[in-house]
Amino acid sequence: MMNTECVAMLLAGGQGSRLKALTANNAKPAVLFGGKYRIIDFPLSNCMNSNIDVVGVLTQYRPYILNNYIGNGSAWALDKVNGGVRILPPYMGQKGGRWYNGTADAITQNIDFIDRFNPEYVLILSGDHIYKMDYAKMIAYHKSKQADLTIAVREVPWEEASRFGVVVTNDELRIQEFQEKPPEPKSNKASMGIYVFNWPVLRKALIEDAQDPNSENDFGNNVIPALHNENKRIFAYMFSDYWKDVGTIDSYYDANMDLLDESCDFDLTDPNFRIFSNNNSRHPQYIGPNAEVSHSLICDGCVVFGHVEHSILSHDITIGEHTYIKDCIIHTGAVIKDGAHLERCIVGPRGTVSADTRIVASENDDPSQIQVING
Ligand code: ADQ
Ligand code: ADP
Repeated sequence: MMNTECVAMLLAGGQGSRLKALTANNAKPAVLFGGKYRIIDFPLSNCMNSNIDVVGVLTQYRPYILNNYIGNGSAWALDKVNGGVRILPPYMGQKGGRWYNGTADAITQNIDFIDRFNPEYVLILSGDHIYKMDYAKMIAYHKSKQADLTIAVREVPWEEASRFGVVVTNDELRIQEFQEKPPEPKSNKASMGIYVFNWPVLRKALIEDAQDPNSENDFGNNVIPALHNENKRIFAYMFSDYWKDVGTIDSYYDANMDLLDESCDFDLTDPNFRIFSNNNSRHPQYIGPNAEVSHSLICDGCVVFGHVEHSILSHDITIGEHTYIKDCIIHTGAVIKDGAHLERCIVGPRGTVSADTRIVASENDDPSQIQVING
């Protein structure tokens, strides 16, 4: 039997422009991560591990790779006949298509989709976070608090708090104040952008929000403050495990490198909480006779003849002879020709680096010090 108590809606439509070349022809949730994965594998696998059977994926920009990748959802065991993963593109009206406005508008346009399942709860997720979370625990907490809305919250360094929605809570963790990206945050408890709503409460709030001409139709700026003003029961669900918002090149790079850090508590090998991915099978990686490979993740289909150290290689990559690759992330299909020397670089899908090229990020003026090489 399909579980329809809670329907998940995964916001996968952000433009992701801060990821530069990596999102030039690809939606952010479909960007490769950790060699074998795409970012969206994490929330989709979390759904699977949390016994959530219905997931609507709201797409917008450059959805082609994402649509193709999700397919029928079978990679995440989300391919049931009536539920499963559904791709929900922006509604195309008679007067032509229109983009979703804010995040709340994306859900409002799909009220009919949610109604079909008549759920008690709706879980709102982002498509650009790397983490493992059992949403079933969050939903149980939501019930135990008899909440209208529960927001997953974590403590962040004070200097980063203004990048997030921040909450002030009382002793019972009921939210007393909510500020969306405030210049002067009153707390360092940050919203993770993960929400459990009672569906009737959210439904009504969305309809009211859509009727407000001054609203940006955004959860953080509009819907949550409106519910707070109505004195709804809004609680924080504290989460302290690994979580990274990979919206920038720096955070994307760091989260990838965390996978190579043995002291990092983010474990992709736990058999009880697997992260699934949709990969075709390829030939085994081939490590040439003079290759030196250490401290790296190397996926199927790679052919390595050079020196690869502390790097992540997706599939189908060729690393030529006499190359030196250190602290790099290299995406699908890239070719690094003989004699090239790369340090702290991200090479985009199918990027080519010519023979004897030297790109050492710390030697250029890019303030982020990470060089992104286009595919
Ligand atoms: P932001 O990180 O700024 O803040 P936001 O731009 O609202 O996130 O996007 C959330 C998610 O929705 C992203 O995955 C994005 O790609 C996607 N998205 C954006 N617009 C969309 C649209 N129109 N259609 C479909 N998908 C869309 C939010 C909260 C903060 C919180 C942070 C945590 O507002 O309070 O602290 O997330 O990361
Ligand atoms: P799968 O493993 O499911 O076949 P791939 O990741 O191999 O999916 O993607 C299929 C094709 O798309 C490959 O030819 C790959 O090189 C290409 N590709 C992968 N990622 C991107 C991307 N971000 N932009 C453009 N093409 C890509």
